[in-house]
Amino acid sequence: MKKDFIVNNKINMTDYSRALELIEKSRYILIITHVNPDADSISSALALSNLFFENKIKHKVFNVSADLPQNLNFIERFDKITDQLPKFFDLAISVDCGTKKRLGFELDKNIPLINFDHHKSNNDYGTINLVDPMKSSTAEIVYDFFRHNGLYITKNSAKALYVGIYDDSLAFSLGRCDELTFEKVNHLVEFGASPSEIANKLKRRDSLAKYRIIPKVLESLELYKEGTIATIYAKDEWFKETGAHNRDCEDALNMIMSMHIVRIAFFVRIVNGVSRISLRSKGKIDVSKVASVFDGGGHFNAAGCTIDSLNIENVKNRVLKEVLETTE
Ligand SMILES: [Mn+2]
Repeated sequence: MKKDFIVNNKINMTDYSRALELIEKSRYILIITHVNPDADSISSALALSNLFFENKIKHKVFNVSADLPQNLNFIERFDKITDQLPKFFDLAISVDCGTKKRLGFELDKNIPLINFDHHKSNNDYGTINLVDPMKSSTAEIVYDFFRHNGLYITKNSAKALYVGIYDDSLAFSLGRCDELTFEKVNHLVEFGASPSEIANKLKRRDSLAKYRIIPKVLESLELYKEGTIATIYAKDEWFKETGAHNRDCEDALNMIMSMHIVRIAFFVRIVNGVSRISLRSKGKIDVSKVASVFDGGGHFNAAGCTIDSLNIENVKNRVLKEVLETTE
């Protein structure tokens, strides 16, 4: 039986219109990307930024740090992202921030907030919450916002939204990609996004340092429980030795997860003076629960947290203990 086209099943349709009304009556908008931003957060922000720019709506895209993933520099208005908060703004829009803490600063409670997100850990902290954990990416929800309100998607916004969906779904390989995801992608290509250009820009501009550090990280691999649990780490000095950025070893975790026997894996690295832990799982293992033990969050199969310690061995053992309990 053919079913009707469903734009969304969790988000209330009127919330998309209410969000647009708020945007239209605001004088200055702050779009907030999350701490340690990824492609989904930056792309969702830039899709909105291009829409606002084309419609002469005053705004800024903010990230708490100036350290942005430079492989996204081909998206229009990437160079306009700032780490300086404007003196005045009367509306905030957060994109892909799974908890309010991910905004990276204390937002004035009197400022209305539109919360675009797809993290399981999101507790609807906004004034208007466009949150659906079943979506592959926040970019998909931003797409629905455009379409529901009949807003024209220009080539620049189409490119940005495609990048968000492509990257956050690990090139359409995650379970949350459904027929609606592909319908969106189809429209985005129609509106001018080029899949080959985007894949080339995202995937084929690696640094040499990346290929110097990844073998070291893979060398740290340890397996537990008949190889179903895998751990890796990156020592601080390896970054200095190779000149690699912490983002350069991100792929190591996906590589470990590609092993047939591995069901759950985590990666410990020192970033900005704390241990950052990235967790991944396959199937029915919920790693966001493990992350939440350490005040982190994320998705069912991909989550993260930080632990205030520089002792990698100790951090690894603390996380491993929780992982072993989850998989019992
Ligand atoms: Mn995301």
